[in-house]
Amino acid sequence: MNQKKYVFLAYLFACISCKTIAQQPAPIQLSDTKATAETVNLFQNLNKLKEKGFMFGHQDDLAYGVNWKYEAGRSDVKDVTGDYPAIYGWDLGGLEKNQEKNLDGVPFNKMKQYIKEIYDRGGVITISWHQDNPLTGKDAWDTTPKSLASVLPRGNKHDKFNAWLDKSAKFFLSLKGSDGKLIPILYRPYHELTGTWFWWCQNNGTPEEFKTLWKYTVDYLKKKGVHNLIYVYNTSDFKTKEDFLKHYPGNDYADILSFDTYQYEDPSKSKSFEQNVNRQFSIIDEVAKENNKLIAFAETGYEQIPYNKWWTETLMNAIGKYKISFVVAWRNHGYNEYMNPPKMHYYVPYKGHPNENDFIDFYNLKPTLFQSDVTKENLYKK
Ligand code: BMA
Repeated sequence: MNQKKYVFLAYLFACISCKTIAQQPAPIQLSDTKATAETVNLFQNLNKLKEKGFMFGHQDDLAYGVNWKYEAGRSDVKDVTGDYPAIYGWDLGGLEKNQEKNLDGVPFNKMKQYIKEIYDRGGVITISWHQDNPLTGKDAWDTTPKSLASVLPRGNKHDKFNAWLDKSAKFFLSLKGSDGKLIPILYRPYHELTGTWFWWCQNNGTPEEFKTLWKYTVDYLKKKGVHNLIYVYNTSDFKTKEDFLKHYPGNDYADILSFDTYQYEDPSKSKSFEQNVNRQFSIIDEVAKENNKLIAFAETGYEQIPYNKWWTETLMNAIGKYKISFVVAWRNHGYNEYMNPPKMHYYVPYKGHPNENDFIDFYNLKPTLFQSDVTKENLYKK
């Protein structure tokens, strides 16, 4: 081979290997070193999946929609697109009181059944917990001072709180697929912690107290033998990297970094949602890269979606170039008489909604992943 040819071939080889390396996601490791095989597989597969796109999710998707409740197999997302979401959100609020139904009326036995169905078909499950205020017995939105401190070791509600954690451990350990394996859950406790509206929020305790609460919870669940959780650290809107990390419990206690932001202004008049979300992604993406974590948009939506390009334009621009794992739109309650003032409360178009076509276009975009896409990925297998 003459020298010119050799140099050319060496160059070609370098280019190919560079490209291969560039396409390989950085290695990641779950914080729970004893996580079940399916949980580890899911996390590793999510790390690869983000190169293809992001999973679309919906809260309470299988339980009810705008005009229906508890109809087997039904989903507003499926009514409109023909496919289920890839990720499904559920909430444990009410479990602490041994309620049969959660705070939004979803019976826990049905929730378990849905979770099994989802796992069996290769979908992904995320869980939050709007748990009551343990100090006052009022709801999660009661921010009586010192509530957070009351549940920590030596706090006067510590024992009561441990009993609540026991209930969550029991719930997680009761989730099994048809294959008999424990179902991995993306668990998002103490969500929107940088807000001011829940008893665990930043205005109701010091960053150290919050970190203690988080670490205590994780260690406690592990002690109870719970190893099917991927921990999702979740803030509401935040300003800077320092703000985002102020309550961060550390790399050994979190796997996915996320925030919640909703659209309130008319997107035809203001781009502030897009810009704000994109700016926050730039920050958590940097933190995730530095710490080998994944990123996600854990809750969002534009109530009633009164804009015909919200999905394909506003949300897609908001996510921009960032390789996120998932986005979850909030629940489709329908008419909510308990809200003040009462109103239609839903975040995903239902069949016949004036802006359903934009959601179908969003479904058809390459990076948006729904159930049929993730089923093919076998996310729980190595
Ligand atoms: C809020 C509303 C409430 C609901 C709560 C917890 O955003 O949807 O109606 O009770 O979330 O799911």
